[in-house]
Amino acid sequence: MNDRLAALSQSAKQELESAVTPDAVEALRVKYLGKKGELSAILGGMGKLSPDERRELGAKANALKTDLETKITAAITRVQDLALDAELKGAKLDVTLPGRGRSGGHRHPVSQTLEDICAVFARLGFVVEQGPEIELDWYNFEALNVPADHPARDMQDTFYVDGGTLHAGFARETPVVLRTHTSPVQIRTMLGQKPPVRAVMPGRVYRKDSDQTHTPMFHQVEGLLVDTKVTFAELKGTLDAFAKAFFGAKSKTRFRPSFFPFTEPSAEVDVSCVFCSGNGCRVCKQTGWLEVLGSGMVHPNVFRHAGYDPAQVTGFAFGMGVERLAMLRYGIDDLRTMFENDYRFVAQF
Ligand code: 2NL
Repeated sequence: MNDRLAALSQSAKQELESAVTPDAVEALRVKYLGKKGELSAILGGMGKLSPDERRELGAKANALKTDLETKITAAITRVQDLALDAELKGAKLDVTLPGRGRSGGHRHPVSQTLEDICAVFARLGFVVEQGPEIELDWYNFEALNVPADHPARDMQDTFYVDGGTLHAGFARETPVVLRTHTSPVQIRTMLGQKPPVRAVMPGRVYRKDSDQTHTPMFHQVEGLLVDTKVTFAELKGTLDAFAKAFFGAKSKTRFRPSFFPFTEPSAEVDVSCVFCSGNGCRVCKQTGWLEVLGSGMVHPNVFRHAGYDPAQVTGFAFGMGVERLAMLRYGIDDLRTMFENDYRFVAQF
């Protein structure tokens, strides 16, 4: 029995040393220490021995078992290291290759356009003012000289949040609406500070229409300049400078008479077509011109509502739709793509 244990120890040691794969080590573990392994076979034959011999041999067998377990663990580590060495030697790994690029996020063309519009006016000395999207009817319509029976005030055109409630500072009840333009911010700005004012008001506005060319929410940038003796010439100069900065230095502008309740006189501003340079194309419908903004001299009634004396100050105001300008600038022909938020679309601009 002793000899068999010694022989087993000897051969297990040799075989473990020459094993080079994890599978070979596992096979040896089964061969020597497994339930039907060689050590079990030896221990199975101990029944014929005397109690003393059994005790002695049992102790030796246990010591051998512990010894083999240690050697097997060591062998596993050794063959794993061998495998790793082989892998490192074999694999053609070029650690100098540049990493796989990850594309970053992207600003939406509407956000880019809105920021760029504001940046042009910032260079002309305009500050940015913001205000609430949920607005009192008074700021959105009344203060802007929009008559009570004006179609824009119709339930069909404006989102009414509530039909009319008393609000602090108001003698009569005034309805709550989603603002239909950012003009109420201009009223709030004038009520909050003395002239002069030179500010742009960017933001979301809401109107109850939805078709190929209209969405119920869109973005606007409006502007307001108030001081003593501001003239229509300054309106023209400012908006022409904006058009040249935004659409390109070669752009021309033209001013057509128009009507808004909050300005008098009012003018629609066209810019020479950015696609055909004014020669006539599909986009400008062969006119050579694109309509880009509305403008005018602030109506005296608006000044009165905003706490300014129309005998002391004059001013001009303007408004433009950001989605429309983004589409003109990037040559996008379908408004709906602006609102789908498909990253493949957004990442093109
Ligand atoms: C357009 C036209 C415009 C204004 C907005 C304005 C605001 C005050 C007083 C006077 Cl507080 N006017 N805003 C004036 C003319 C045109 O927008 O087509 N927007 C997309």
